[in-house]
Amino acid sequence: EEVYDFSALQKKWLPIWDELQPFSTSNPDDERPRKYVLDMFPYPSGDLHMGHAEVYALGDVVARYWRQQGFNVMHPIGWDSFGLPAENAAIKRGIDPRGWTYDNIAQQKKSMRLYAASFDWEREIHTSDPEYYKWNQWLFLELYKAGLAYRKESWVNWDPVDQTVLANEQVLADGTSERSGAVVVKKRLTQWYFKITDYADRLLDDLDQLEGHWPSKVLQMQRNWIGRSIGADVEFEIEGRDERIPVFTTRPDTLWGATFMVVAPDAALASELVEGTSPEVQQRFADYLTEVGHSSEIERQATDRPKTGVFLERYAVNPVNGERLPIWAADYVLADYGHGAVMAVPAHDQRDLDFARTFDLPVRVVLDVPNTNEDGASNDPSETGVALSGDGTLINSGPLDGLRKAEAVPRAIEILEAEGRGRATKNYRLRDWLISRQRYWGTPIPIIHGEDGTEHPVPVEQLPVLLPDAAGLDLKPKGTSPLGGAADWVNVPNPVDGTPAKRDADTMDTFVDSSWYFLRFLNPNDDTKAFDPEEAQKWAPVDQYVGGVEHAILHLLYARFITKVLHDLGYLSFTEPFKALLNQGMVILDGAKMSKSKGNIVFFTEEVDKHGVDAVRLTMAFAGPPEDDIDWAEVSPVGSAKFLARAWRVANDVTSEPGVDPATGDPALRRVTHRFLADAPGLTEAFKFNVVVARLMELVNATRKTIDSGAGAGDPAVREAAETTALALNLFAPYLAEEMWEKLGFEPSVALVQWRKADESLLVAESVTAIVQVNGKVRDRLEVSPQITDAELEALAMASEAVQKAIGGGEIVKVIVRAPKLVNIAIRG
Ligand code: ANZ
Repeated sequence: EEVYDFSALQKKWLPIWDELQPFSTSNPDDERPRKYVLDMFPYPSGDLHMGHAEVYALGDVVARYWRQQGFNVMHPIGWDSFGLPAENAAIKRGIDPRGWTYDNIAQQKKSMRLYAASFDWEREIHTSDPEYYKWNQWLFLELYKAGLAYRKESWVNWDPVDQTVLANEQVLADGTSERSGAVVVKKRLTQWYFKITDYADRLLDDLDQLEGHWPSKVLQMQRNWIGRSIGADVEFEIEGRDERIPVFTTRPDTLWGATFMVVAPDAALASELVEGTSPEVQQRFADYLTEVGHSSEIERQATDRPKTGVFLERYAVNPVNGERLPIWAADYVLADYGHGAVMAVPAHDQRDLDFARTFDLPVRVVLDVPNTNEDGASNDPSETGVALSGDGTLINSGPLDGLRKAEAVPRAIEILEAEGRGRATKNYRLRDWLISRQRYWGTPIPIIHGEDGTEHPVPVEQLPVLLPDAAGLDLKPKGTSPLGGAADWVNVPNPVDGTPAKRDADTMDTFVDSSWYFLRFLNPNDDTKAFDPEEAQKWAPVDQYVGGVEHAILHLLYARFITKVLHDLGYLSFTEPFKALLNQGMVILDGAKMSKSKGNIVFFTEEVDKHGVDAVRLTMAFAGPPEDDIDWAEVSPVGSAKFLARAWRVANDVTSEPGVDPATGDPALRRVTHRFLADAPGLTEAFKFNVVVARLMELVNATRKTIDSGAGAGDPAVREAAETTALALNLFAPYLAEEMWEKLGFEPSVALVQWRKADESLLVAESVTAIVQVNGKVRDRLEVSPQITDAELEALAMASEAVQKAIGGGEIVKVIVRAPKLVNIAIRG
């Protein structure tokens, strides 16, 4: 008997697939409807790991499934190959980041091919190839022309370990860098930005279209990140200053409760206000500003942090009641949110209350909020220290008195608008996307700076601006880009007048590369354009995107933004890049994340060597719902391999010829087969891969039972079941599926064979027993379908020999039929 030898199968089928190219999408005459299935492309940080094994197993189930359903499936792969890890590894080992990167790509590619995901390898891309990054530069220039790429000086997030700036999205909730883990500090620098804030409303509103197709958790994270607040700008006169100061508030209804004003110490406004005050105030403010520079934005927003601040000895005037409000500088107010200043309403805002209690400032309640303290204790915020943030009725508020909060908010805005002192506005948490990095291994920014400070975009015909060789450059992080050290490269003539000029030495955030890569896959070798709008029209947007939830904000938000920009520039007809998103969980070990430092890593190559590709892939699919984490200590690749061996033996036992009519086969087995054929597609589309595998195991067991029973391996139902098993295994265990298919007498590739339609008549449950009585006496029992109609059952009963005998020559006076259980015949004579 033949044994199941996974490594022999792997050796055998890889070259055959190379020859057949079953996953090619290059035939322009292909008339099948299209699907675009995209797995997030890997970063080449070493060999593949178990996380890759999971995502590419699951993404491939989807791609193979749609092919079986008659679709022409675009399923490309490439490498996200620019970025800091290459550079840091290169510095550590004194090697070239390019060499390190491409060696890793070669290694990963070898593993990926062995892993047999159904990729169209003709479309492979690497973002670090000049053929790719040229188009990042094109994209930059498109945004620049549209006024969506600009340079400005501002406070930025600075990673003191990697010595580079970070986008807001790259700073974790605890204030550390997502890359280096260093505590991120603020630094004032001139940097390049993409104006993603122009798209804030659309990025938020269009999330509604994705409802039900993206995980709701991801939608919520995007909503929170964009953070739209509806409120009002209110303008305050400042004593001794001509211009008014606007503040943003979500609670214009509380305007009569404002008792002081707070400005962010690092906002330009604070320094302006401090000018002309006493030397003591100026000194105190300067000291405070230095202190503030050491804390991160996250720390500053922490609610449990003791409040600090400096009184600026200046006053604002409340526009609605003329009250004098002392102005303070305090770091709980952020410089780049709203207008960097707030009207403080301590009775109804907790941060303001904490501040007022620290510095002994007045607290005035303007909303009568029902007291819910059970013991009847006072709910006065100046006593309890708890701000009244709930709903209530306005008091101490002139024209607003007696209104509810919901009525008072629009009324306050009306009053302000009538006086020319304010207006309704929106604010966003979202900041513009900082895209310049002071590091080597990335896309050079295609701008030339004149000596006079002018900016000149590199003409498109001159792209790509090639990254200079790393040899001879000092790549060590030092706060300015290593490219600045490449004298030959950086010094160029001013394109306008030939005077000395310099290239911009920063490189782009690698999230620029991945913001549009799904389009490059559609015409990866076209050196005349970034992507082909016609191909995009045919294939995009992506029907199913598969990848990790760690990209819930950054990558997905940037890709959505760039898609909208390209739409607005007339290149794309759609505005969302990814119609549906599947986030797989993590592969963990003994309940813990795998990491080098913990030494609890399960290695991809070891698992594949030990159990075979098919068993590892099947294990990933069988482990549970794809969104859940897979604890590798709790799954059984050995069990998967055993199941595969069992399936293989079934195919091996089949003795009937291909094409034999299954109708004469074992009906019980046929019912199991056709139930499976009927249910597997819906289950797959609902991502219940584990249930499909469980059902497949049931089918293989049922097949074995029939083989071992009297019917034997020659029963045509056994062949039908084995063929179905091979078709289903194509989704999970492509090597074995192909081998079974061949063993069953067919040509490869099973991956191109269509899923079969279930025979409806076999989908009924097993039969039920109907009783036939003649004058109350049971005369026969019939095995019938539970779906049988009264008429059919009556006909069957009348056809029964036993019943006919019992009726004899009698006259039938009445027949009562209760399908599917009972027929009662009354006779006379
Ligand atoms: C007065 C007020 C009264 C406020 C009240 C709240 C409650 P979100 O929802 O996050 O948009 N604020 C405005 N600009 C700020 C800044 N640069 N730094 C820190 N806080 C700032 O929050 C908007 C509220 O946060 C605004 O409404 C303002 O305080 C404060 F009972 O104004 B509010």
